[in-house]
Order: sequence, then structure tokens, then C-alpha cells
Amino acid sequence: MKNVTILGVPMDLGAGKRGVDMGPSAIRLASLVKRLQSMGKIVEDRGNIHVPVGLNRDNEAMKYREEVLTACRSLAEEVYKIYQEDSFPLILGGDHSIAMGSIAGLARKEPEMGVIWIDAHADFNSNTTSPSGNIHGMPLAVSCGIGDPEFVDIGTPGRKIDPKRVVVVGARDIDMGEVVLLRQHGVKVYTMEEVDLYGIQHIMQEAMQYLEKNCSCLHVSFDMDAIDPSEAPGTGTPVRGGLTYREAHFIMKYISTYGNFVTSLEVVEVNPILDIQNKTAELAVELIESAFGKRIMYYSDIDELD
Ligand code: NNH
Ligand code: MN
Ligand code: MN
Ligand code: MN
Repeated sequence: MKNVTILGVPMDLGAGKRGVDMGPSAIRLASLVKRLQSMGKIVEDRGNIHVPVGLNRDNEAMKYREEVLTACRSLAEEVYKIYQEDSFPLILGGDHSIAMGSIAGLARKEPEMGVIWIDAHADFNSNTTSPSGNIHGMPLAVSCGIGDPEFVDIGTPGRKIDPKRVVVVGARDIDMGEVVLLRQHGVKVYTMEEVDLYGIQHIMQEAMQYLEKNCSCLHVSFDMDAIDPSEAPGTGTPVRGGLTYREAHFIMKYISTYGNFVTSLEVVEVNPILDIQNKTAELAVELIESAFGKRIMYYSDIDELD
């Protein structure tokens, strides 16, 4: 798709550390719009969603519950509008709780959509299994209909995606309660151990074949902490043993070969306070370019200079 509409969600209330609310600014600062335009995209930056100030942390099981709920509801509305205009929604986080809003907006038009969730974590906690009460550990479960009913009902009533249409890639820090729920609901999970065993190429081929067979279209939800902290230091919950720079690019480039099957993308958890000279935000932009098909490290690119 040629038209891309950017939407920022400056929210950090779902995370345990402050600062990811500045993620959209940092990603824009890394020349996102210009770089997509130079790939021939028609880009509209629609600015940021309004996110309430976090005043109510009292709910220990779901910190900043009301504020996150409000932000996700408006995000769902805005994403649905972009989808209706036949543009490609590119959503910039923010902490990963925003995915509940993105997916709610997308699923309203595409109830049979699939999701590929690239993350060090599974984000499959419910409000009762979460060890932290941080809502960014819950969005994938909520989108599958598990957890606080008011969150499950964001945008439209009921679950947004069939858990059998979900694939997680890059996981290496999954809570016990999540393991139980993931198995119970039949979510396909490729951990880093599988990346070691089979290689990223094999996993992506299997994952994308599975999704293409079972889903009408695909939403890509990319948590920057999926990447090894040495390459992506600007995230709030880094976990060692992550995707390499090349594996991360491979994933995005591989997804891009599926063309119009891929209908939306969100990149989350860029925390500029923890970053080193905007390295993580720069990488986020590079990965977005790869997701749109840019080839960044191939000798054959030299052909394009002729
Ligand atoms: N599983 C933990 C929790 O629920 C950590 C989640 N943190 C993330 N998820 N960054 O991507 O609190
Ligand atoms: Mn996440
Ligand atoms: Mn994560
Ligand atoms: Mn296999």
C-alpha cells in the first residue's frame, strides 16, 4: 500500500518505568517521515493521540487503569478511521498497552485478522496473573478476550482476535501464569531457544505460512525489547539473549514480502530516557523501512546506483 498514516501514542502508564511516552518524538526525530517518503510512500503524520495524565495509580492489579482505558479507546477510534480511509496505519508507542487500542480499531473492520507479536515477553497476563500490575504485560491476552471485561470491550464488545491467529516471536521472559494461558488458548510461541535451534528464516517461514493460511490480514506488533539490549538499550524491561540486529531486520524484511497481506504496524517501547544517543529510535525507523521492503544490507543494492 502506498498511503501510510502515522499516529503517535505518548503513553508510559502501562509500563513500570517512566519515559516511553517520549517514544513517538524520538522516532519522528530519526526522520521517519522523510525516510518513508524517499521510499515512495505517501505519508501523513496525524500527530499524537491525547493521553490523560496519570493521576490514579491506586489499582494495584492494573496501574493507571482508567487512564490507559481512556487512551486505548481513543486510539481504537482513530485507527479504525485510518483503516476506513484505506491507508496503512503506522502506530508509534508508547508502552505496549497501546496494542489493545490498535487491535480493537483494526479488528472492527477485519475480525479475522492475525497478529504477529515480536517481543521478549508474551504480554499474555490477565489482571489476576500479572506479577507487576503493569498493563503493558496484558495487551495480547486482552485482545484475545482474556482479562478485565472493560478492556476486552474496547471499541466493540468481546474479544478482538482468535488466539489461534496469533504468533509470538522472540520470547524469553514469560511468567508462569502466562505459560498456562498461552497453552490453554493455543497461541503459537517461538522463543529464542527455537530461534537458536531452527534459525530465524525457518521460523518466519513457518509463522507466516501459518498466519496467511488462517487470517484475512496481518497486524505487526513490534516491541523493541525483542532485540538484544546491546542493540536496543532504550527499553524499560531489557532481557539479555535477544534478537540480533540482522535477525530483527530479517523478520521485518520477510514480513514485507507478504505485501498487501500486511495491513498495519506498531512499534513500541522506545524509551528515550534509557537510550544512548537515540540509537533505539534510529533502529526502530530502520526496522519500519525494512517492514516496507527496504533492503539495507545486501551487496546487490549497489545495482541501484547504476
Ligand atoms: N511479564 C511482565 C509483566 O507482566 C513484563 C512485561 N513487560 C514488557 N512486556 N515489557 O513486553 O509485568
Ligand atoms: Mn511488549
Ligand atoms: Mn517486551
Ligand atoms: Mn518447524
